[in-house]
Formats: sequence, structure tokens, C-alpha cells
Amino acid sequence: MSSLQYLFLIMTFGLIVSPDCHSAECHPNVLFISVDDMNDWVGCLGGYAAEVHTPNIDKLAARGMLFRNAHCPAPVCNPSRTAILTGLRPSTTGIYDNGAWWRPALPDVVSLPECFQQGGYLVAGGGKVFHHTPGFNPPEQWNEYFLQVFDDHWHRPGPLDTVPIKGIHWPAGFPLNELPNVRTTKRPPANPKEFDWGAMSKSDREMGDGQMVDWAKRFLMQSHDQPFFLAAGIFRPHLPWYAPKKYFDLYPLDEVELPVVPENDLADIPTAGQKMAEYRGDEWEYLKANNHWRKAVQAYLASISFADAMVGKLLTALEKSPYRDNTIIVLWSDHGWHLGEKHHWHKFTLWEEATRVPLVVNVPNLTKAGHTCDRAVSLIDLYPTLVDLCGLDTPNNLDGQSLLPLLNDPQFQPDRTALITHGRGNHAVRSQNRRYIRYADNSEELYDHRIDPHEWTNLAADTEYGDIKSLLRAQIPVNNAPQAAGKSRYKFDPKSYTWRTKPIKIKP
Ligand SMILES: [Ca+2]
Repeated sequence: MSSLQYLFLIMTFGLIVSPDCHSAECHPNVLFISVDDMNDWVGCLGGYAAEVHTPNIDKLAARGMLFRNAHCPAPVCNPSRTAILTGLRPSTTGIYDNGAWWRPALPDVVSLPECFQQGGYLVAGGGKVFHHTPGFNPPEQWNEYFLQVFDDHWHRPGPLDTVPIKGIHWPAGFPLNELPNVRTTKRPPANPKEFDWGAMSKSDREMGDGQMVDWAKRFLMQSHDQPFFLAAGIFRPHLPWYAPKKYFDLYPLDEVELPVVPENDLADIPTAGQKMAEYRGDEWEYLKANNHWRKAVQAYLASISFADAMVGKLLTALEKSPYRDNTIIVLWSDHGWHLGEKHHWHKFTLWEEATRVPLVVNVPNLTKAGHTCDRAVSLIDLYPTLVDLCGLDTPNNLDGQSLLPLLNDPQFQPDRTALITHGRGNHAVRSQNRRYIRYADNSEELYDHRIDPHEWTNLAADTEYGDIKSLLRAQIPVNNAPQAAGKSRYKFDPKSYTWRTKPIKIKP
């Protein structure tokens, strides 16, 4: 942050932030909570047709600033998390999917945890913060990390748990041979290991998320002589939707509401959009045909409520800790989820269901209870926001803009927009009232949320909206970085946590 920016902050918000400041007020702790694949089916966001039980997130939102129009940078785990944690858009980095490793592509980028380390913070993380498969979470970023069992068959402990990182924890005695197998479907989808759900007889603490939360609670009970950045990555409601039975019991099957899906909803959408909808859309067709749709929706709701309970345990631990009055709390989800809307199942689209996420920011002595903000904001704004709030130096040319003006006055910046990218050259721009989509082939969609909150009517061809379209189109990046390399170019060695360039095969 420049001296001028410091001056602006002090004059505008009365914050006592200076580069030489060492008090807790200048360097508050940060509890950075993420949930995975949680869309806007959260009580305080009202995205679900019936009651959804998220008392803890609702309580947190009521105590601080709830952003009601927050969007992910990308509707896929790795590109979204990489963008949030580097502060750089997919179109800047070329990280568009789950196959590209960010570290070899961006060797000089300072990640958010590294930025906190450089600022003198103790930096700890657990669970899924970066993408969770091996090679996505370089250990040097953390002073301490809790590796988590992800409650599916896919992410068993492997060579990753031999990574030599100081203070690394592995949940001892976790009943690995009792990983759930309550498979409800027989036909294998694209990823059969995670396409499953069901109520479990486990307690909260026996779940992978419960173990991570227990570790984070222990961290909060300890005495730390530095300010800390604690990232707690909750894996639910990511598939497989396994949760203790009591969370399923919150949603009796005959009371579960299904999303309303107009038969012809894709008729006014360009081919590029229809292809996004179709990607793994056969899973939804399968669910409908086999009477599983309602059960799957129930399992998603149960997983949301389980994740909410994990959030509650973290907040209670903070409340009981010595850090309750000087800790910033941020809660976010990496992207949303379709449960049939637009004839789609999963994420991987540029529509509201896949991009709108919960975002709550609670800053001691700044945010006010009950405040909400309807400006369009992006999770890419979190990096510059935390840099501002914690008096850190900005290492990168960050793509986001700080949320600080909105935390102070939610009515500020009426023209703010959020950019969402899915694959190279496909973008959505969300403003307060509209969504504009432009695919790589220049085809378009436009929705007016004031009259069409479900995005059922594409207005892109309506000449009345020409000026609005131009304004939103101007927010789309001119340059789209080439796709960054992944497994085709690099071999990842989990023991040394390094990537080696594979030799290029020259055809004879
Ligand atoms: Ca995700």
C-alpha cells in the first residue's frame, strides 16, 4: 500500500493504519473460512425456495457485512481458489481449470498466505484451501498445515503427508478403512468416486471436516506471539454429499423443494451456453429418470447444514478464545452449484447458480451489525481487502479492488461489477441488476435481475438494451492468457513437492 493510500484510509475511515504500526489494531488476526461448492442456498441469501438451516452463517452475517451479490472469479475449484489466493484473474494467469498447476505457471507470484508471512504473521491452514489434489498447495506458504481426509474414496492419504512442513498434522487414528460407501446410484458418471450421497452414522468429529475444525479450535486456544492468519477450509457441501444423519433429518424428503426448471429454458441461449449446460448434464437426466433428484437435493441441503455447523464450531471457538475482539472473520464459498436449473447439474457455467456465493466480512470496529451490501463484488477482491485491513504491502499487481469502501458504506460504488471467467475467452459480468455473458465465439446473453431473477429470458438481442450491453462488455478483459500447463507438461513429485518439465517428444 502506498503512503497516499494510507492517508486516504485514515482520512476516510479513521483507521489507524501505518506502515510502522505493530499493535493488534493495525495487524488484526484473520480467520479465513471457506466452504466448498456452496451456492446461495443459505438462509440469509434466500436462494432456496423453502427453509434452509444455516443458523451459524446467518448469525455471522447478522453481526457483520453480508455481501448479497458476491460472485466467484471462476465456477470451478482450482481456478477460483487460485484467483482468490493470488489476487489474479484466470485471464491474467491462464489457470482456467482443475488440470493446471498454478505454482510452476506463476513462480514469482506471492500468494495470500505468503503475503501474510512476509508481513510478519503466523500463517496456518487446514482442509481444502487451495485445490485439494496433490500439487496444488505448496507447503512453503504455511507455518503449519492440517491435512484432511476428505471423506471420499479419492483423497486417501498419500505421499502428500510426507511433505516436510513444520508443524504438519495428520489426523491420527482416522478410520480410513471405514470410509463411507453408501452409494445410491449404480450408473457410473464422469467421476464415480464423488457422485454419491447419504446419511452417515458418524459424529461431526469423525468427519474429515470435523477433524479439521478440531485442529483449528486447538490453534485458537493456543497463545501466539504473532498476529495470525488462519485459513480453515471446509470441504462440504462438495460431493460426495455424506453428512451425519441428523443433518438429513432436517429435511424430510416429502418437504424437499425442487428447483423450477422451464422446459424450454435453453431455447434462447447460444450454442456455446448450451454446451456448458450439457457438460455432465446427463447426470441430471439420470437422476430424474431414476427418481433420485429429490434425494440428491436433500443430500445437498444436509451437506450445507453440516458445513454450517462446522462454521458454528469455528466461531464458538473464536468467541471463547483470547482473540475474539481483534480478529477479522471472512467466510466465502469458491463457487455455486446447479441442481437442475438450466438443465444442468454441477458448476462449470456462467449463470447465477454457479457464480453467486455467500460472502460475509466481519471487521472489529468497522463493520456494523445488520449491514448488507447489494453491489456486485468478486472474491478476487478479498486479497486487496485483507492487505488493506491488515496493513500489509501489496506484492502483486492485483486484479481485484478492495472492499474497504463498501465495508464502511455499503451504498458506495454503485457501478461496481464482478467478472466471472469459465474457460479461455468466456466471461460473465455481473452488475447490481444485470448479468451479461460473452462467450469466446462472441455470442451473448443478457439478463435483467430486477424482473428476471432466474435468468430465464435472454435479452441480448433486444436493441433497447444496447447501451447497457456496451457498458458491461467494456468490463471484459481484452487479453486472455493462454491456458497454463498442467500434467501434459509437468511431472509432479510429491516427495520433494516440485514440478519437473517433461521432455518434449519430437516426432521423427
Ligand atoms: Ca469447489
